[in-house]
Amino acid sequence: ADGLSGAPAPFDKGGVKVALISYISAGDFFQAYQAGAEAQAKALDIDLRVFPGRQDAAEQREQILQAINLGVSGIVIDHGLPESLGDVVQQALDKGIKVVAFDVNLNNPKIPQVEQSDHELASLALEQVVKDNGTDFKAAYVYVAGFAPLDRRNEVWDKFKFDNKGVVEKARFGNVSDTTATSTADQAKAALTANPDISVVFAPYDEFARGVKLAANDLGIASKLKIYSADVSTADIQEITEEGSPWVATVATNPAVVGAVSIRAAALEIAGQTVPRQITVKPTLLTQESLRAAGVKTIEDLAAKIPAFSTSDAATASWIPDKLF
Ligand code: SR1
Repeated sequence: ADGLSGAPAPFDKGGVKVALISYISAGDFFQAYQAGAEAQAKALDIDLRVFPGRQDAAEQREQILQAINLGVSGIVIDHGLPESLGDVVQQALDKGIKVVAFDVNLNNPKIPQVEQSDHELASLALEQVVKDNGTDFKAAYVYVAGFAPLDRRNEVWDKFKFDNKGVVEKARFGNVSDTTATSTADQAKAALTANPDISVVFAPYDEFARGVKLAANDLGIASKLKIYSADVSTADIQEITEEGSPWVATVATNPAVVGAVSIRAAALEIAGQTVPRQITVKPTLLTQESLRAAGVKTIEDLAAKIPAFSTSDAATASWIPDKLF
C-alpha cells in the first residue's frame, strides 16, 4: 500500500480496510455494482474485502461480524433485510467502524444511505407507460416486498393506480433468488396465460423484466405486450433493442457508478469529512426507440453519450480520484 499523496489520514498511508457486504451478488446489476466499488477502492488504495451475497440474512449478519473481526475501518452494506442487521451494524458503529448503506434502510443517523432516486425512477417509467399506452389498460406488476428500492418504486405504482382508475392490475407476482429471471418467467407464464388481456407489464428490476420477456416469447405474445423496467446492462441493451422485443423502456443508473459512490461515501466517513445522510444517484429514461436510434449496444456506449453513466458528483472530494470508467 502506497497511499494517496495529498489525501487525509488514513488514506495518505494506503491499505485502509473496507468491507463490501452484499445481500445479492447474482445478476448484472449487482456484478456491475461490485465492479464499480472495486475500481473506486483500487483508485483509493483501499484494501477492499468483498463478501458475496446469497440472499441469506443469517449469512449477511455473520459476514458483518467477520468484517468487524478483520479490523475494517468501514463497511458498505449493499441491500439486505433491516430487521436482521440492526444489532450487528450497531456493534460495528460502537467499535468506531463507519457504515454506509446502499438500498437498505438501516434508519440510523450515523449511516449515510445511497439510493437511485427510486421514486423518480418509477415515475419516469410510468410516464413512458402513459405516453405509449394511455391510462386505460390491463397490467401485470412484478414486485417483492421488503427490498427498499422495490418498496419505494411500489409507492409510486400504488399512487399511479390510484390516480388512473382505468389502469387495472390483473396480476402480481415476483421472486428474488439466485434464479430471479427464470423463476419470474415461470410465474409470468401462468399470469399471462390466465389473463390474456394484459398489455402492459411494470417490472421495475431488470431480472424481473428479463423473466417476463422470456415468458412472452415462450407464449408467442411478445407483439401484444410492452414491458417497462428499471436497471440496464449490456445484456439488457441487447434484449431491449433486438427485433420484436417487448421490453420497450427502462430507467437506470450505471450500477458501477453507484458502487463507486458507495465506496467514496465510506472513504469520506473514514476520513472524518462531511457526507450527506441521503446520497442520490439519479436515473435516466432509456427507451427502445432512443437506444436503437443512437446505435447504443453496450453500457460503455451509454457512458460515452450520457455523462451520468460515466461519473456522478455524489460523495466526491478533491483528493478522491473519480475518473474510473
Ligand atoms: C431486489 S432489489 C433489486 C434492485 O436493487 C437495485 O436498486 C437495482 O436497481 C434493482 O432493481
